[in-house]
Amino acid sequence: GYVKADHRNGSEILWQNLSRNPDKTAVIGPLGHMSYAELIAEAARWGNAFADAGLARGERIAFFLDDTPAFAAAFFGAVRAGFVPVLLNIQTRPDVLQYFLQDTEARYAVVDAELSAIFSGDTLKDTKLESIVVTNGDVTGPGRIGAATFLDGHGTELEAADTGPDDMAFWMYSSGSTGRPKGIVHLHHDMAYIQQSFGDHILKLREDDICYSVPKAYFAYGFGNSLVFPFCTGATTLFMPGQPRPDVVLGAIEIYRPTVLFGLPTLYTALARSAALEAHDLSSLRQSMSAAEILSEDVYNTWKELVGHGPTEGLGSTELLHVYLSNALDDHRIGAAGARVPGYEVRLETPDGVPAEPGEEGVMFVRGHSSAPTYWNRPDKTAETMRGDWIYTGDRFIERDGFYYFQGRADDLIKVSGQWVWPLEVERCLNEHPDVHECAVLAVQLADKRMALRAIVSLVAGVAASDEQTLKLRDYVKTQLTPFKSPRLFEYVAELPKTGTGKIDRQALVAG
Ligand code: 3SK
Repeated sequence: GYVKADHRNGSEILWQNLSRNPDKTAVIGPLGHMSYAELIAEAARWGNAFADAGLARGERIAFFLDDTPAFAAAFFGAVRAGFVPVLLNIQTRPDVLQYFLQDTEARYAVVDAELSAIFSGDTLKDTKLESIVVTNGDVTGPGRIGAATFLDGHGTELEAADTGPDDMAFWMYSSGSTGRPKGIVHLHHDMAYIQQSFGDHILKLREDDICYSVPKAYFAYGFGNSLVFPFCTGATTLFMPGQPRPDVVLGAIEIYRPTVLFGLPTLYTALARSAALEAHDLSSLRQSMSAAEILSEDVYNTWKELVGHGPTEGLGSTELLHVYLSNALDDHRIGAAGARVPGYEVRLETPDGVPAEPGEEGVMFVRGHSSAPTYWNRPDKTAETMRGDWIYTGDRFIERDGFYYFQGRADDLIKVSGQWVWPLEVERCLNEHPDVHECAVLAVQLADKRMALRAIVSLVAGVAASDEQTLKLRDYVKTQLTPFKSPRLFEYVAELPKTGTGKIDRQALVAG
């Protein structure tokens, strides 16, 4: 087996740089540059401030932050002091944020000024939230305290709390399907372990690397890319807050000259098609990573022509914290999620619960020492996914020559733009629109291999199909759910096909 990292406090991956290379630049970006010594001093102030505020060991702190140096400092300070940051998606809807605050029982939140309006009114009802520490901007509103005031007078040194490798260190939430999102609990040794596995064997960063993860650090993928691998290596990380539009990403590459780029297939597709592409210098890049979904051969080749290397594809999960299947820069199979990353064991099981034969499709189970032991307060969901020390991924694969080829989900969930969507949830949402008589929402694979949602809609009498109608329904899903859940394709039919029992005949829709 593989050896567990023995970090008794996860903040060691940052603090080790204090003796190793204090003057090296740790973070860069539009909000400023910091050396390792500066970042560690700032992190210590955050840890001391939380401790002096009277938080108890293991208490959760809600993080609602874009990618900025404050994210890194507050995160590692809290972890070092024995508190538990909960990294929340900053696109969360108010009702879901309320649920997160209730589930975590957080009394403190750290929030970017620009994102802080949502922390008010009904969202805070029936939660334990007492203080909102506002970073990166001005403080307005009740219950808020500016980060400068919160940190004022707190020391720039901090001994690690007496935590152990198996103690809870931080959480993230699953993007969820129909049910409530699940709090995924990670431990103090997990960060060092993803370095020992994916970091050391696939990514192989160098000290002079500058990492740019377009996926944000509140996603597990971005978290590893921006906070774990660079700090474990003593490299530099670029924090770019704001919407990662293609022109912004291309501009950032030209200005900050990252050497390693991390994205999803949607990013590489958008960059490859961007009109701004020609005008930008991408020559700093020596490696590009892609994860979460399969990249089309076209985009792989276009990127390779542009920068001299194709994106290295991998696949991971928030439960495992990072990538457990990956191609490598010098060993890549187009269309494969990758081979097993050293440090993880994988196995495929048929629906009968027996090991898949070579070449036979099966659902993947993974194990390795970065896996979350539990979902917070969800014994039912924990039992479904955490099977002993194996994680049930729900992804179906076929293995050829040690490489795994994705065949779809064991259940209905599909991944759109790197995030999970349950088509039935979208279907239910559309069905609530007054113009919709009935509908079905299905997953489709686009020509470039990405997955998307296709809605087949029958409208109520008197409402005509039109482009305006499509826009209206698309906007409705965006506001009721979240933008990435809005179907890309709409088709209108007079009536949906039915099975003998009167159910919508999905097989017929898929076939037709
Ligand atoms: O492949 C993914 O979706 C993923 C999820 C979490 C962490 C890392 C990755 C690549």
